[in-house]
Amino acid sequence: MSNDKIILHLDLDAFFASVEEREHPKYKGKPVIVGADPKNGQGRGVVATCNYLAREFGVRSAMPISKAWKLCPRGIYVRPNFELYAKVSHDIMSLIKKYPDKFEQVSVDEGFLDVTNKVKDYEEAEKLAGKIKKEILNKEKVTCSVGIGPNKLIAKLASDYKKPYGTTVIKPEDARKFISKLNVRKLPGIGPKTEAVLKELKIETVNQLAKTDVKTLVDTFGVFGYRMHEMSLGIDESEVTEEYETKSLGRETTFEEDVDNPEIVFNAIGELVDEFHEEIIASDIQFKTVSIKIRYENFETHTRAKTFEFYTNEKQLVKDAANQLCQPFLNIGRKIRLVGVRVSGLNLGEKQKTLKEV
Ligand code: TTP
Ligand code: MG
Repeated sequence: MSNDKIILHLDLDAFFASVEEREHPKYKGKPVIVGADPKNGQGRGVVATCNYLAREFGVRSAMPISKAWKLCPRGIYVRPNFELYAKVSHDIMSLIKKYPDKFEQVSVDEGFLDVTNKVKDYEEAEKLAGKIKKEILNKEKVTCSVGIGPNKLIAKLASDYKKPYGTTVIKPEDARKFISKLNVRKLPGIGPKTEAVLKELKIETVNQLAKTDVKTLVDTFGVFGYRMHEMSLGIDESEVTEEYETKSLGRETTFEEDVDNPEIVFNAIGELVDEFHEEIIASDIQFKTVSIKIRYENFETHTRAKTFEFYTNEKQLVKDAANQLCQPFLNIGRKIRLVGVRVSGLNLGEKQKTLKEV
């Protein structure tokens, strides 16, 4: 691979649950599940995350909380404290930023560090990773895992390889072998739907994907077929970009009972926006896109988005856009289980940017 970058990807372990354990030492050694109220098994929301002990019981992110309760009735169930996680995330990201030439935060608990000019070789990169991991643990009392590789794709897959508190180093000459053993589902952009289509083509491993004719992939998936094939060979030319620290910010809620009254949906949207808007202002974030998510009682889920031609941080604009996007899903005789609102296309720290300038 003609690539001499050295990229680190860092991802906090069981992030929300780790923060809860840190705040409540009595949770140590117990399965901790952060998410909706389980209500003795009758709860209707989902699991945000859980610690590694709870994972031994089969509990996972996004699983219905009622299922988690069945799998792990003796776990400690905690409601999320988003403000606290946002603060811990911000503190950790600020701490990491000083190490690389370029730093890109990609979600609340992960980021890429381009350390090409900071270290001599992969051995030094591994030492640096160890130093950063220890510093985060000492100062913030949470652990993370790090992947090191010649590009962002390999680094990200590597950080996920050994968790928790793992470090995985993939040198350029080993990248192809490393990636070819993985399941296609591990590749960014390949979700359950794409996975199912690939399975019909008898493609389950990255190695099988790499051996597939590009034309077949493009005929099936359009331009993403090319990208899939590139990824299967471990190729990723994308740069670590400092432009966006957070890709999106949002909230969703599951109703106590399925609803068909539009007023209840609009009120819920208003409350969700009020909640995360505080975080938007506190973090000095502006955005361009508002999206909504609607899940019907049979779990059929739809998303819709609207992109403005300007950056904004106006609360009312989000509410109006979200209400408008929801309209087609309301008053059609179907009951709604969940509603979510999200903003993306974020632009940070540019409070002065106004409608006219963009
Ligand atoms: P992840 O990094 O995907 O998960 P994690 O940090 O809990 O566990 P690990 O990385 O060790 O596998 O997500 C970071 C946080 O984002 C997570 O702590 C909670 C939140 N989250 C949700 O709220 N819902 C979800 O479905 C997922 C995947 C994450
Ligand atoms: Mg994580």
